[in-house]
Amino acid sequence: MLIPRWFAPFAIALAAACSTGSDDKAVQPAALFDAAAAVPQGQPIEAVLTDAPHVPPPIDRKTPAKVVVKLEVIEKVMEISEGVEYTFWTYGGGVPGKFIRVRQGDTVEFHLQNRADSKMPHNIDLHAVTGPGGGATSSFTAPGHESQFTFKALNAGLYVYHCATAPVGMHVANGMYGLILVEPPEGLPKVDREFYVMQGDFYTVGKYREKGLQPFDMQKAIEENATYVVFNGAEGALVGDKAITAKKGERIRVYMGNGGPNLVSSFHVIGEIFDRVYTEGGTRFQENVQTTLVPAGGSAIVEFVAEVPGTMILVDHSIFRAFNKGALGMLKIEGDDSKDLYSGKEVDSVYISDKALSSAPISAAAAGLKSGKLSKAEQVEAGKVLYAGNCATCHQADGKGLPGIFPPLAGSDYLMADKRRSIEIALNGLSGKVVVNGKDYNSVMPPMSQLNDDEVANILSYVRDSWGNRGDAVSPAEVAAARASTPRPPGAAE
Ligand code: HEC
Ligand SMILES: [Cu+2]
Repeated sequence: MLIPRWFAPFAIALAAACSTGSDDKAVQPAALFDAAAAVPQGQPIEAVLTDAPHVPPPIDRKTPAKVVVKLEVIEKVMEISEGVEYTFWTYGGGVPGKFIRVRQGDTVEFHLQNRADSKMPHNIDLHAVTGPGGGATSSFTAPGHESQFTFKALNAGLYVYHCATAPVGMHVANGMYGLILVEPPEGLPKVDREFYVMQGDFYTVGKYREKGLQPFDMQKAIEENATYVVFNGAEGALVGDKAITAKKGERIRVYMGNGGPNLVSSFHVIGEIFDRVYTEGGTRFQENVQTTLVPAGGSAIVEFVAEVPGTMILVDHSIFRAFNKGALGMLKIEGDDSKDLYSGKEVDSVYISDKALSSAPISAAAAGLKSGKLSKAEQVEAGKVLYAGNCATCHQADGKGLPGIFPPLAGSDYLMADKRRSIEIALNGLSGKVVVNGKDYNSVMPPMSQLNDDEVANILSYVRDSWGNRGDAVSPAEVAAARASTPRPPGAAE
């Protein structure tokens, strides 16, 4: 066949479209479908709504329908981190809000309920709505009331919804956002697993991991100085037992949203490459992407195949957020080794340190602290987990250090000689010559003052009770006293 030179790219594109079949439908222009003219067929359908990380089943309807969505606003206290509580304002009882899934051309009858025990009025702005305020102008709902409006889903895509009641920033900062997927008429390509992940930034009066019920901090929010940046409403929401899971060989799709209110996400999965990213939740996909930007009030759909088993780590690659503000989740892929693809062993602790271990002891110690009955045993157990995450890279898991480089804590005469000094070392670091068990060290330990008083107390209680050391517990009050009476070195966390 003779093909004119100018026609060649089109011929290739056509051939590709034919050979890959239905899998590539989503790249075809949806322009031929007139969503505005779509007329609902059959009886109204009540939408299936799901909590993250679950996604409602794909829509297999071939015709437009009237879809009824009932969403209830619930204000409730939940944990944002181990032992840290926060009053969230939610769409449906969780953060992010319920996942809504409709088909392009559907007529959506939206009911917003606000529970009678709510303290605030709320509304909803769905970015999937074409119309003033995205629904916000029609959905102002006082506590104990319900409002209703109807819209037609004109554009396919993955859209954020959020509260738009003044002060808007505060409502969003308290967790009032979620995702609505408008599927193209032909649906999205089939995959084996779909997940719902949404990032958000939170602002509390207490610092990161400071225990107890933490109020919202308006000033920090205005300054965009987030205390927490998390996936699915809490640090650890996708960690350990709560990790999302898949089997080797499966194709995975993540509907990734960012509620903000302030921060843009650099979404990345450590150990995976996104085969496809529908950037900004739109119709077209980019291929072979390492990290994708998800704007505040925006989304992305990422797809990849789980070729190699192990734990893949979801992060915001603005990396302090992952390790010091909570933006870290896990995808556990089960299956036989794929030595031809990756020879290495899995060492969880390299990236996820204390998060590789169960956080139950930290919860137990937090509960003990709250009730005023914190026991030494609870402190030691929690300290063990925290030690693994904060001290073990240098002093080693067995506390023996590394000869000539990191002094031992196991059987350390220097450590055990002076309790107060050991607290100050943990907070403020140490440099210059020290002699530990008769051996000289002359190096630098960085200050660890980013840890809270109770964390330092738990770590030192563990260290002073392990590997042959015998000492009493260190209380959070003792750490607080040391913190108050010593200056932080330049550059140390407050
Ligand atoms: C980045 C590596 C590093 C980390 C992390 C680290 N240390 Fe150290 N630590 C050192 C070094 C190096 C020294 C010796 C400093 C010197 O030579 O002046 C030291 C000294 C010490 C000492 C006094 C010497 C001894 O062996 O008794 C104590 C106590 C101590 N560290 C406790 C901790 C605790 C508790 C943590 C975790 C909260 C921790 N360190 C985290 C590197 C580290
Ligand atoms: Cu609200």
